[in-house]
Amino acid sequence: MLHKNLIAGEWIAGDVSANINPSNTAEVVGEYASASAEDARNAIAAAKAALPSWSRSPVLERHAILKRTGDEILARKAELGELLAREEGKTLPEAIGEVIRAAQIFDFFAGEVLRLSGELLPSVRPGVGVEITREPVGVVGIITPWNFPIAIPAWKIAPALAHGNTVVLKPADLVPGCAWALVEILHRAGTPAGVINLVMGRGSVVGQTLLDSPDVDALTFTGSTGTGKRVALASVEHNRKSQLEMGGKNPFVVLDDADLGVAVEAAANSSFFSTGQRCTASSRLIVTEGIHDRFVSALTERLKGLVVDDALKSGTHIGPVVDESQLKQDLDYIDIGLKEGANLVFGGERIERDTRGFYLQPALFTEATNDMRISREEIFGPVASVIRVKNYDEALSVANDTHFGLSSGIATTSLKHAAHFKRNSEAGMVMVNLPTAGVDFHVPFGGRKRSSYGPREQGRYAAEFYTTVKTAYTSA
Ligand code: UN1
Repeated sequence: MLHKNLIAGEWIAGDVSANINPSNTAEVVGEYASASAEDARNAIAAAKAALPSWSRSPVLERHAILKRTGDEILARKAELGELLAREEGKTLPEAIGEVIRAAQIFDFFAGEVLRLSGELLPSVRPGVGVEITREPVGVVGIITPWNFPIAIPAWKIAPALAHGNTVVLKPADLVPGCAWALVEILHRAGTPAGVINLVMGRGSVVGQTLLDSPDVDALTFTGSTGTGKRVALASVEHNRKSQLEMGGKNPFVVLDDADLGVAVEAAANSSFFSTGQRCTASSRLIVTEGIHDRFVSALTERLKGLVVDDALKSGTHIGPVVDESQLKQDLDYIDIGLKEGANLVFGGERIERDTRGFYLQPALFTEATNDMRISREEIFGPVASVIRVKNYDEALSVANDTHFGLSSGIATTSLKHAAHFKRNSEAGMVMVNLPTAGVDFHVPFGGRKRSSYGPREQGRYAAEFYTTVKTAYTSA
């Protein structure tokens, strides 16, 4: 069966593209239509046509559609989790967890629809009243990455629809399966024609059409820093609101007074789980002298116990890298790290399993310095380096010495250092005794510096991007 694009409420065929399983490249997960530039233009026109009626739709209608969608995602978590693990390569438990998160996001925004509100203030002029309301921003273009095939589309689509916008979704070319399943559910849940449009396909064709269209009023993007910059520049050209979530080089600080077990678990999780393919992953482990050797040996032991294998096999802790070019990038950076003089204490080599896939033994470097390329550039794989520092002050300054600022973490039992780090870490999200990755779905998500641009995502803060504020004055 060919999975088609959804444009103006109709399923539209296109060039056929095969969705490959990174755990077993001989397996085709499914066939998906690639949209043409014309399909993308039609989708934008459909979203524009559907806007007047959807933006004024009864809140109970929007609530019901979002709620039905969340309920169905949850009911199908095992099946959708398997599809996700198959197309992206994260392990089945991680994939099911991500599906549950997508359901929770729809549930949250189904509730938000019933809590939309404004403000009523007296004017400074006697006899005049001021109403402040939020209106939909319009047609929202959504461009999503491959590493969270259902949660990221969910956390952009749900607030967009809740606030009365219409949507054109362009999911990552590598993982169309979950996006298709999500849009199919939304369609059957009663979303009117043109309100949610799906255009799978190439970034250079479909993504570019979204960037070039004067009818896309707002564009939200999660992906690489390079593409993000193009999205931002094109958005300026069209005076369009944009929101970007891009790379990270997230620090995880381990202090002498840390609970070693807590520190190792948080580091193993945030550096290597989901194959290190999270923008919130910690790739710089900044460790003070007194605990350094104990931390490195405990983390190395933990790594030895991690099973890298087929994402669907029970007992797998780390699935494959998503594709050949990402694997090459990871291996290239491991090479760069070695040439820069870092010490590879574990892993870093491509490994064979029963099926042909992109398996990489997680890599841990020690004796890294913060000026090495492996400490400055986002690798986006299961590769982390330990940077040795003298004390907390040096740890904080190394942690902040980066172009990125998405998330950061610290393992410490000192209330003083935890409080100081929360206050002084230059990141959008700070974790104490927790992994830098794995965030809640109901609170703001986003970063600083080159990691993010525009308002926060998720929770109530999502309204900032998905609405535009109106101030109305009335003289009674
Ligand atoms: C998480 O760590 O729970 O692309 C979410 C990413 C992020 C999502 C991370 N936008 O990795």
